[in-house]
Amino acid sequence: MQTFFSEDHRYHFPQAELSGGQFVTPYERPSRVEFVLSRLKERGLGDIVAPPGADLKPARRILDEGFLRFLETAWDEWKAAGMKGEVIAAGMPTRRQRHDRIPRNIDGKVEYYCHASETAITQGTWRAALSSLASAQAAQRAVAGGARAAFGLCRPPGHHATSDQYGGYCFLNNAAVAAEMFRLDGAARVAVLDIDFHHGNGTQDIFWRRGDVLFASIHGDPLDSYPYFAGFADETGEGEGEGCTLNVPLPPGTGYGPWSAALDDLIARIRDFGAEALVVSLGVDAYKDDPISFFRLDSPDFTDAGRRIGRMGLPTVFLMEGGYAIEQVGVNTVNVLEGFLDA
Ligand code: Q9C
Ligand code: ZN
Repeated sequence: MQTFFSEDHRYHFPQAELSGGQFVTPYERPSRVEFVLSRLKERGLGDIVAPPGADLKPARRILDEGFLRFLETAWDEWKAAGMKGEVIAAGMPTRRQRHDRIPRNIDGKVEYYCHASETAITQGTWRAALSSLASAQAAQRAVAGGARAAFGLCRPPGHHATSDQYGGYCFLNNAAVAAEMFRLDGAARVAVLDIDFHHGNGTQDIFWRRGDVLFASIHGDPLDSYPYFAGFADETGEGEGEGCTLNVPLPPGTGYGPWSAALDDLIARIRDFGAEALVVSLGVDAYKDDPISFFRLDSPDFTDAGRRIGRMGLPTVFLMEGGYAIEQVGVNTVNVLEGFLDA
């Protein structure tokens, strides 16, 4: 299986994440992917290829133009306004407030386009986010071109980013763009299977009213975990999309037994849906020692999960999302890919 990866991810490395009332070094840091790269090489999984530049044309079909322009210019505007630190939203539009007016002031624009203030924008964030999207797109093209599967080693991750808000370490929703590209390439129905510990609220939001893209996610119960305000089992989509969103929230301490039962259930639903292509939001933060999560998967469980996904027999794009027990991120991620290949 080929991996697509861009060194430009390094341009995104904020100094600060707001966590527990302190500014800490972000959990989502460049070294995460180093562990994945070295494990890929150690296991000889396949070529590691630098992608061509991102193509924003398919992205523009599902992402807001003003949001894209904001991400591109936020840092420069912030600096031009005399701000001294990294771009951090102090507030955001909330209940019974206006969402139909976009502030002129950069301080207000940041609040408008952000949904979680732990995530900072810095000088190279846009460039890195584009490179992450580029890896996802190259992986999608490889699979659309006939490869059984490909891996986009994306950083920063994407599944929390909506069409017009960033947060949860995510800026551009790579999985959503890849799914949309499969549609453009002629797949009648596409599924996104999100196994990151956190609910993929951004992906869900983007396809909420769509009957052609199934979104299926297993994640920490939002009553107990970020993103808190999405991911409940009764969220099933609306309009044409009714029944095309599937959420399985699970409680703190969940181990591989109930987790894999949920996976099997979602796999059966994806089959019933008639998906012709699959995008996997591959976070490995369901791992037992993840510092910000509460499931108890062990490393061999990831291999088994990959095998179950592989047995679906679908053309599959894996895209890196979360995973913060950094020294195990490589083993756990590659275990999924190896399990898949072994199926
Ligand atoms: N004190 C992904 O896994 N909350 N994003 C962090 C830490 C945000 C996770 C709380 C977690 C976002 C892609
Ligand atoms: Zn996550």
